[in-house]
Amino acid sequence: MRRRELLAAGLAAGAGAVLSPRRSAGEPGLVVRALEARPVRRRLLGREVELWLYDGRLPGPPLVLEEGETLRLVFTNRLPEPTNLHFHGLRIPPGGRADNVFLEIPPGERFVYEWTAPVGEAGTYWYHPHRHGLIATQMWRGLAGGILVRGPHERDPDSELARADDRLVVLRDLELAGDRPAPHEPRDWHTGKEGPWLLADGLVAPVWRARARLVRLRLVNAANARTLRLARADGRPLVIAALDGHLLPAPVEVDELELAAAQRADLLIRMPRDAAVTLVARPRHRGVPTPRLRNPFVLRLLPPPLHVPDVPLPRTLAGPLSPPAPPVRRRTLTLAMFTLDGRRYRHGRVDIRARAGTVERWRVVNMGTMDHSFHLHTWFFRPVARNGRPWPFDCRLDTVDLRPGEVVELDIPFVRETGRTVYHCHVAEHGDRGMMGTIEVGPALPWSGPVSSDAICAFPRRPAGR
Ligand SMILES: [Cu+2]
Repeated sequence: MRRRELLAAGLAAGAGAVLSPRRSAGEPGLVVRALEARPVRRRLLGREVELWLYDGRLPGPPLVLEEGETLRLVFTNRLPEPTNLHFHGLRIPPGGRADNVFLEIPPGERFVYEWTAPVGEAGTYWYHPHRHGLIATQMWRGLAGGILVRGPHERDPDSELARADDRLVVLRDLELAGDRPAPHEPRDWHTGKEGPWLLADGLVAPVWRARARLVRLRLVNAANARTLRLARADGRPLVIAALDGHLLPAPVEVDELELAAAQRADLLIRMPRDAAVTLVARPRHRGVPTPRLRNPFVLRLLPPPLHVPDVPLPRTLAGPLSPPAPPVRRRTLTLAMFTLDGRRYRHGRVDIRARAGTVERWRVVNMGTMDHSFHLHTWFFRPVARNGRPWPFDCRLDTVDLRPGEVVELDIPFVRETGRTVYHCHVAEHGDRGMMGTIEVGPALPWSGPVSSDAICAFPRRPAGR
């Protein structure tokens, strides 16, 4: 509970008060922060366990930034094996000291990450290790945390979102064996590792008091493999404000929400005056046997005190999105057990070459017998269709989930960033076993015309009509 209050206080007062980054006086807009990955013994699920954690916290401390701020993250690896960091979903450089997943930080060493939160892309993101071959076991032992980038919607006093109780909640499942997370069995590499307990910010079925009549729940599914099928216990619809960090044009109502591993959703919950709102997770089969959750519920929100004023649901959020330019190139990518396009990941081999300033349409096909997901680093995509049917609403995603036999079509504007990074299945075990490829995006060609982001894909920054 204390962590939640700290986070809320941090959001209200500006992150600095609580997250204690040192804002350098000489460099406005620079946030300096230390982060350490290390083994930690602590109580969890009623016993003393050894976890691997960032700064000793489960989940890791939230990294909170304003759009345009630069984070200098002094990262120390106190684990007994190499690791690194991936900043999932952020359109920041894929190399150098930014979102460089090819780095390897040996035990005992320090690395200084530095990147700038892109202007116009405020939202809910997360960080986790991405050293190929060790991602699944390091995440399973506890390494993951949320990233919250604040933008004009959170600052504008007229915006409903600015008046909401803004909560970043990292979800993951877990199974313990003795005094540690249950070790991977051979079959876990096939199915993806799941456990019977669902933790919300490290707690089983927490109960929190809402601080406003409108609650924005920024949910991050940081599970290795589990797909969460979320709904309200009272049968009322869920209102989605954002997916994978990006605000939707307007809120969308759904009866239930499937959140695959690595996906995020911002929910808006208008609290009743006198009743709690309970979020539950229903069983969801991924084509393999999956342990049932023992949680009575995911989390529960109690109504705020009666004097707290009402806040309506916003009618619009991002406003209409401009359609991306027509794709200049089409590709088909197949997912099957431990392969992407029929081959396993090999370090240093470039599998796809693309050009900055172009839009590509990727057709991703799940040829396997269980669910797989598709995640592209650095560049997010606009989903076009699933199994030939148009996507029901406009959005920007970085991870899609595919059931066996499913086909999704995605338009990817290769905007702004160039360089080399990866795309992969986000069942962490599958990525580690080779369901990953390398993409290199080269600089725009001189004759390709204007290559500003607006020319190929406009991202409105203000809600329509404000
Ligand atoms: Cu997979």
